[in-house]
Amino acid sequence: MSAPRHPPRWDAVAPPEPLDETALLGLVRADAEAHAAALPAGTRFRLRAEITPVQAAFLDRRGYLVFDRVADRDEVETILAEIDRVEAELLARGESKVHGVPVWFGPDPDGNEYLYRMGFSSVHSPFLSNFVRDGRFEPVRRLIGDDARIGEREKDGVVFNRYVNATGSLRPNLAWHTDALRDLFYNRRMPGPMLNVGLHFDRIRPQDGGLRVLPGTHKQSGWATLFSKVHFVTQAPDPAEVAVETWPGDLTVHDGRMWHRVEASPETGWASLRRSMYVPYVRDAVLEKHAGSPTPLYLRLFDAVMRWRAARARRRQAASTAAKNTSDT
Ligand SMILES: O=C(O)CCC(=O)C(=O)O
Ligand SMILES: [Fe+2]
Repeated sequence: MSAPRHPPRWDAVAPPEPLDETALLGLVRADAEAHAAALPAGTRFRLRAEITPVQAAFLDRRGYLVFDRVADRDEVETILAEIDRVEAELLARGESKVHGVPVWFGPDPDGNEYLYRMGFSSVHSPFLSNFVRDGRFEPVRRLIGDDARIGEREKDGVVFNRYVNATGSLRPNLAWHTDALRDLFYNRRMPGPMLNVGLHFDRIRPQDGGLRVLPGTHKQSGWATLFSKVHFVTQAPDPAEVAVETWPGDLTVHDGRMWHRVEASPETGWASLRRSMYVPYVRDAVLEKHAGSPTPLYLRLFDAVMRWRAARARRRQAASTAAKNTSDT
């Protein structure tokens, strides 16, 4: 096993035990709904061979689920090390796209080029490709649909995200959005139910920033999905938002029609690092991408913004280094 450059903080306190569902497995729908309604927002579940009635009811009502440490410590560290390796290879080859999806690079807290978002991550990593197709995720796939498949080469593939808060950071946070907008671009129609499956690599307490969701908004009207906040612009916390607390290896499922965002860490530098990875489960007609695929329209818009931000970030980083050097001499 190779070690990642920035391992998660393993010394943090262990998570609370996930909900014990032994006595709840036989609940009929109405009872499961009543039980789920009474559970706290921060309930952690255990991923079993089947999604349980209470898990299904919780997801239906609130729009998200958190599964306790579905990836173990070795897997978490190996995936992080694989991303470090792929990042180094892309930088060495001067590649800024994978299968048409731009890889967003910007300065890291030390001023080096750093990968902030990459699509199709598993295409360059056999370990990651095997991992996302592991049998333990089968209940999650069936939750999405018996006909669902893992789209390693479809849409944006397996997306890896890094967020860091530092002078010149490309991305300390992510503003409010629904993932429905992306599907609107891909499918040219309003998306129906869609679930996004995320793996989390860092210990993130509510006070560390991290994922914020607006429970219940997956059931809003199509109009509200598109317009109740300004996609990727509105940043302000919402009084009804829930902070999704994670331990390394946790798996989350959220309904893509729900409003969500990533809050920046109040820390700066490497202490603020947060990493997540989203696995695409696809039910639409197969539409595989390959080296040389064109960049989708929605990403061309984003990419222009991100390139502008990266240039600004590099200028800020250079100015801060120059100021530091002057004060050191
Ligand atoms: O980093 C996360 O957990 C959320 C990322 C996200 O919402 C997205 O990329 O659409
Ligand atoms: Fe999202």
